[in-house]
Amino acid sequence: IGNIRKAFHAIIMGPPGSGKGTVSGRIVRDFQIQHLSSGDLLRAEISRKSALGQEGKKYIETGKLVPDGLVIDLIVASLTKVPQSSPWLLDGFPRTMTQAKELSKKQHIDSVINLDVPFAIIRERLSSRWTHLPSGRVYNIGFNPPKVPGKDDITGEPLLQRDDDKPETVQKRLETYENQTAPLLEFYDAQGILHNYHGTKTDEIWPKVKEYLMNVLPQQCVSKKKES
Ligand code: G5P
Ligand code: MG
Repeated sequence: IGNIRKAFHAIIMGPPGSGKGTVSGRIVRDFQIQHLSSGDLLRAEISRKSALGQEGKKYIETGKLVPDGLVIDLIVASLTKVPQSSPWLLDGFPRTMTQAKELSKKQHIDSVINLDVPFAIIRERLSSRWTHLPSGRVYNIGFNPPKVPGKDDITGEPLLQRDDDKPETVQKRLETYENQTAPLLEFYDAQGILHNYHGTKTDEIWPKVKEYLMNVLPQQCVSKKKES
């Protein structure tokens, strides 16, 4: 009691469309933790038309990974803006062994939350996803539709379909995941920090993730907001 603890550092992993963004949204609603999504950061660079955005766009549109150097710089720069005492949750990073090893050199990692959702379910979901690009908020016709069709619940701004949610690009992203990202699960399992959540519905996975975080996050990170 009273001594200084290292802030909790977590990673949320899973194939494209497994619900990383959706689960992260619920985590930040219920816990005080900084959420950093590499995909959201890259899409923000694209809409700003920065040099990094222009470069990254070519890879994202074809379902390939953006080169390690670019992504590592982007994430490292964003992490330095997070206060040292604040817990954080990385979403979509790391995605290659190079990224994972680079991250481990600079930061301690306490936990990896892996969303293990079958590919068939994912293909269906991504074709009906709508995104508010500036915030990264995601909707799905059927699962969590916006209150007003085509509009973001918070800002009322228009929702767009992501360029990389076309069926052929989704297939390519799943292959990229299998070849380059799935091997990271073994890397983290060997460190004893991997937590797997298997399921086909976020509403079934979420209560288990929440219960786990209630146990591991310091009490002061639990937001005293409404239940759900
Ligand atoms: P991203 O942005 O990291 P992905 O491909 O890893 O993209 P994505 O597509 O953002 O992951 P997600 O966050 O796992 O998926 O899933 P989500 O958005 O929450 O949910 C998907 C849809 O399903 C939504 O419509 C949601 O409402 C719905 N849904 C959720 N739960 C349920 C449910 O229970 N039922 C139903 N019916 N629907 C549900 O990366 C994009 C690109 O950026 C580059 C790469 O090119 C990548 O392809 N990139 C990197 N490149 C190199 N290194 C990195 N570290 C990179 N990070 C990003
Ligand atoms: Mg996402």
